[in-house]
Amino acid sequence: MASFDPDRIRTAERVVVFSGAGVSKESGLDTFRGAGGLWERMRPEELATPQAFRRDPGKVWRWYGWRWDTAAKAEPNPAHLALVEWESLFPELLVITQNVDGLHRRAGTRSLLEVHGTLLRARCERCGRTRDMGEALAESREEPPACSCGGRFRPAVVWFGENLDEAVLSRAYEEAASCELFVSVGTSSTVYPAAGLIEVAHRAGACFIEVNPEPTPFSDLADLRLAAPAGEAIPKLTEEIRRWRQPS
Ligand code: BV8
Ligand code: ZN
Repeated sequence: MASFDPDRIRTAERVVVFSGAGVSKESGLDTFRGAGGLWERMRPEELATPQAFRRDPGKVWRWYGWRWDTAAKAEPNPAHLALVEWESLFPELLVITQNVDGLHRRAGTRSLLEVHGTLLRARCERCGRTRDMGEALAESREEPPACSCGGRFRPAVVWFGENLDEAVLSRAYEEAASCELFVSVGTSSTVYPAAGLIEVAHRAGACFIEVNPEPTPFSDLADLRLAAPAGEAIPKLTEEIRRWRQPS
């Protein structure tokens, strides 16, 4: 781990925050891996793949209905809320999230890329028309509702084995390759191509901060590691940033 120099935060103009399920843990939403994670109780290939939806659309639709319920009941936590302030602390701030729960947006983050889609929208698998997921669930909880084109609606998320939106992915890579500060929060950094953003930022010389109670495959690359829950570490880091960036 390189030695951390606060000057790199003081002078940073372009900043990327890369978040995962861990940032929503303190909002009561399960992570995927690790103890108590979703994948401990369910198998991703049975629920979060196009094959699973073809095989048993009702099962997949009901599961995403349950996840929509838990996300709708959840509230943004101090980590989500503190990150909103980063938009005024740094000239250029972009939050790139793997989360589909919509909590960054609900907290007020405007500069946001949801690289794995969102639970808050449903999309017709045939014509691509999208609609509000809550509305679609109100129409049908058991099976995915039909579209006027004859297709079925599915959650507007990216499933395993599906390509990410090309424009979203290339924007994410561009920003990671040109930022001066890259902060990863609450991600096991194991799902690709999203996890590749960390290497791109590091290779481009960005100061890399990792916030995660557990180590990840990229912990050794971090200039600073905060091994604490995001809901504690991000507000504290925000105070430090405010102090470091105060005009002297
Ligand atoms: C694709 C939406 C082209 C759906 C998701 C290269 C190498 C190996 C495999 C692959 C590769 N390239 C492609 C693959 C396959 C696959 C992949 O990466 N597999 C992994 C599992 C090895 N990738 C894909 O399929 C991607 N598509 O590549 O298309 C293609 C096409 C055909 C064939 C091949 C390739 C699509 C990936 C997107 C899938 N969709 N989500 C839904 O949500 O239902 S991924 C989903 O899981 C999330 O979005 C997120 O990305 C991921 C979970 O990761 P995390 O968010 O990091 O959560 P996790 O639980 O793992 O970790 C939580 C962390 O938080 C932990 O570290 C924990 O310590 C920490 N934590 C806990 N509490 C706190 C905390 N941190 C802070 N505070 C706390 N309080
Ligand atoms: Zn349609």
